[in-house]
Amino acid sequence: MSVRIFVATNAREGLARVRRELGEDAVVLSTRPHPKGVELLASPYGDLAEGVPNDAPDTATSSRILSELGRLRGMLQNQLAGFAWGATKRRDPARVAMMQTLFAAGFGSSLARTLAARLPRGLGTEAAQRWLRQVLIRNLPVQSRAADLLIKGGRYALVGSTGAGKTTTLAKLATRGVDAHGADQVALVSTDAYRIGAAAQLAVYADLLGVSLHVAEDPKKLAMLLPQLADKKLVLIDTAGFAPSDPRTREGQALDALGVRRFAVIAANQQGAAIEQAMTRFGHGAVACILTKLDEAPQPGGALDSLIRHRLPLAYISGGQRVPEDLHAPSATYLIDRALKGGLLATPYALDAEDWPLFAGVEAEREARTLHPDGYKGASTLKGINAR
Ligand SMILES: Nc1nc2c(ncn2[C@@H]2O[C@H](COP(=O)(O)OP(=O)(O)OP(=O)(O)O)[C@@H](O)[C@H]2O)c(=O)[nH]1
Ligand SMILES: [Mg+2]
Repeated sequence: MSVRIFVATNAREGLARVRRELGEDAVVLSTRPHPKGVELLASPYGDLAEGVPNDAPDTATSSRILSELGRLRGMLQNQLAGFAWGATKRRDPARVAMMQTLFAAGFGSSLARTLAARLPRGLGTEAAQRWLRQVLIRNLPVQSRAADLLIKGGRYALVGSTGAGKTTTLAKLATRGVDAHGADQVALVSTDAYRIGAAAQLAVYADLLGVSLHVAEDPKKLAMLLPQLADKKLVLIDTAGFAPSDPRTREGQALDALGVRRFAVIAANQQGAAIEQAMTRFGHGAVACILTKLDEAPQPGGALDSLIRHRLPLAYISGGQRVPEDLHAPSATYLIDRALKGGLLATPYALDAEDWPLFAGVEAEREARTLHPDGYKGASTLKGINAR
C-alpha cells in the first residue's frame, strides 16, 4: 500500500491536491494540524483494495504511519467506548447507576459485575439501589451473637499484617473473656519474638486485667505450654505481624496443628489490593475475621467486598484504640450503609461523569481480552452470591 503525506494551508486545498495527484477515489487515512495548516495522509484507492506493498514507504514514513494508526485506534476506541457507555446508560440506567454506586464506595470490579449480572430486569434506579443494599447486607457474612466464640471459650490466636491491631484487639477480647469467665479462667500468650517490646506491651494489659501472661517464642515452646493451660477456659495468643508476602506467615499453620483456631485481624483502612492480600494469606483457614481501624476507613467498601468474596465470617469490628470500649459485634446493615455512604464522599479519587465512558472503554477492552471475573483469583466464591 502506498501512502503519501500532503501539507496544505487548509483541508479543502489539501483534499483537492490529494484528488489531483492520487485520483478522484483516493482515500484520506488521517488529518492533523500542521504548522503550515493541515497535514493529510492519503493513499490511492486501488492500493488499499490490493493491500500489497508495491510501493513500500521508507522507514521514517512507515513509523509515522504506524504511530498515526495507533493514534487513530486510540481515538476510535475512546469514541466507541463513549457510544457503548451512552447506549448502555440509555438501555439500562439502573444497572449502570448500581455499578457506579459500588465503584464509588470502593467495592471491586469483580463483585460489581457479578451483582450487575444478577440485577433483576425491569427495576427502576431506586428499586435497583434498594435491591443492591439488601443483597450486600444478606451476603456480608457476620457472626451472630449466639456464635460468640469468646463465650464458648477455646484457644485462639490473632494473626495478621504488621500493625493491623492484633495486640490491641487481643486486649479488648481478653476483657470480654474476663467478663464472661473470670480472670482466673483466661490466659494470654505472646509468641511475638520479632518485635522489641511485644511481650511487654501484652504484659501491661495482662496486669490491668489480672490474667496470667506466658511467652512462647516458637511453635515448639507453644506446644509445651498449651497443655499447662488446659484448665483455662480461654487462651488468647498474640502473634508477630508479618507482611502477607512474608514466608514467615506460614508459621500460622503450626497453630492449626496445635488445635489453636485463628482470627484474621485485618485493618479496613488499607487499599483494596492490600486487604485482598491479607485476606488471602491470613483469612484462609481462619475461623473468623476481625476488622480493625474502621474509624480510619472513610471507604470500607474494599474490606467488605473481600469478606463477601472470601465468605469469611466477621466476628468483631474495631473502631478505635480504646481498650476495651472500641470493640463491637458487627452489624451487616450498619457496615453496608456505612460503605455506601462512603461512596458519596468527594475525594480526588472519585470518578467524574466525564470519566465513566473512559472507564467503560477499559472495561470493554478487558472483556474483549476475556479477563472475565471468573478468571480472577478468589472470584470462585462469587458463584455463591445470594442475589434473590
Ligand atoms: N484508629 C485505630 N487504631 C487502632 C485500632 N486498633 C489498633 N489501633 C492502633 O494501631 C496501632 C498498632 O496496634 P497494635 O495492636 O500494636 O498492632 P499489631 O497488629 O499488634 O502490631 P504488630 O504486633 O507490630 O504487628 C496502635 O497504635 C493501636 O492503638 C483501631 O481499631 N482504630
Ligand atoms: Mg502486636
